[in-house]
Amino acid sequence: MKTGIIGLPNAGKSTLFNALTRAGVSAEQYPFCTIDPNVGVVPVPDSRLDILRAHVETGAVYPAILQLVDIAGLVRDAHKGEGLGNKFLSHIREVDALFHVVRCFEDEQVAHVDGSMDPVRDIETVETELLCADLQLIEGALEKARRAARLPEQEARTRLSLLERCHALLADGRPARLLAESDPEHAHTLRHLGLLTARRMLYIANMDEAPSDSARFDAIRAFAESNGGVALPLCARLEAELAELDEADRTEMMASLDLKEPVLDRVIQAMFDLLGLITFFTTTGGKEIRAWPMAAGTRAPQAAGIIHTDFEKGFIRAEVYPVSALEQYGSESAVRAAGKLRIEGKNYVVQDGDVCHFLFNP
Ligand SMILES: Nc1nc2c(ncn2[C@@H]2O[C@H](COP(=O)(O)OP(=O)(O)OP(=O)(O)O)[C@@H](O)[C@H]2O)c(=O)[nH]1
Ligand SMILES: [Mg+2]
Repeated sequence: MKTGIIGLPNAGKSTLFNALTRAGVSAEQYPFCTIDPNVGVVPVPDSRLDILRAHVETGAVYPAILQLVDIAGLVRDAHKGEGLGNKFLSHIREVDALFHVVRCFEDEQVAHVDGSMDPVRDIETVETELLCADLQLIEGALEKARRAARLPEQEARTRLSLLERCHALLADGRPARLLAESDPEHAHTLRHLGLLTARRMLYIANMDEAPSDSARFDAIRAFAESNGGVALPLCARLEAELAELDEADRTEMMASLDLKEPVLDRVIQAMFDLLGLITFFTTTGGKEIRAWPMAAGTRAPQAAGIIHTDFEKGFIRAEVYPVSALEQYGSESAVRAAGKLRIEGKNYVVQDGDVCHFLFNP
C-alpha cells in the first residue's frame, strides 16, 4: 500500500510524516527505515498479530506495510510547472490514496501562503491543481480514444464514452473519484490513466493542540463528505513530539492529553475505512505469520492470488478459522481438533480476521 501526503506549504506534511514514520521505528522486530528523506515505510499496527504470535509457533511476523511519500508543498499553478510542478504531480500518480493535510492551527511563527487561515479555500487551491493536471491528462487520452473509436471495436467506444464523461466531470470542478466510485471497472481504467483526483482522499485537519472549537474541522468534514472523502482531526506537532518519547513517557503523556490511540493507528484505521480494506492472515509451518490487507468482498481464489498468482490459478480450497478461535482454543491444532477449521471453496468471501491456508495445484 502506498500513499502520498499532499497539501499547501507549511500545512504540516513533513511533521505528520515524521510522526507516522518514527512511530513505526519503535516496533523493534521490524526492519523499518526511511528509504529516502521523503519516502518512509511503516508497519500497519494490528493487535491480532500479537494474538497469532502468542499462539502459533513462528520464526518471524510480517505486518502489512504502508509506504508514505512526503511531497513538497503544492503551490498555485503547479500544473503549469510552478514550484516543483509536474515533478510533484508525477510523484503521486502511483499511490493508492492521498492524505491531504489541511492547516487548521494558529501560529504566527509559521507563515501561510495566502496570509490567512481558511481550510476550505486551502483545500480548493490544492484540488484545483489536481483537477487541472487531470484535465491535461484526460485531454491527451481523449484524443487517442477518439482515434481508436473509429475502429469497429465496442471496447474502444466504451472507453471513449467513459473518458468523455470524466472530462465533463473534471471540467465542472468535480473529482474523477465520483465516477470511479460508481463502477469498479471505471475505477480501474481511471486509476490506470494516473488521474490524481481518482484517488481516495483522506483529509487530515492539522489542529491546534487544544482547539477552541470544531468549526474548522466541521467545514473540512462537510467538504470531504460531499467529495467522496473522509476527514480526520489530529495535531501533527504534538504527535511528532510524542513519537520522540520513550514508551513509558508517551503512555503517560497520551493519558494526560486524553489521547486513546496512537496517531498511526488512527490514520491507518481511517485509511482502511476509506479504501474498504480488511486483513486476512497466513501462518506457514513454524516459519512466518503474515498480514495481508485487501479489498473487502474478495473471494478466496483472488485472496490467494494476492500471495502468489499460482495460488489463484491452481486454487482448490481454503482452510479457514478466525483469529478469535486461537484465543478460545489455544493453538491451531486445538482449533482443528475442535472442528473449528472450516473448508471453504472458490465462492467463499474472505472475512476480516480470517486465518487462511490455501490448497492449490502447483
Ligand atoms: N503550532 C503548530 N505548528 C505546526 C504544526 N504542525 C506543523 N507545524 C509547524 O509548521 C511548520 C511547517 O511544518 P512542516 O511539517 O515542515 O510543513 P510542510 O507541510 O511539510 O511544508 P512544506 O514541505 O514546505 O510544504 C513547522 O515549523 C512546524 O513545526 C501544528 O500542529 N501546530
Ligand atoms: Mg515538507
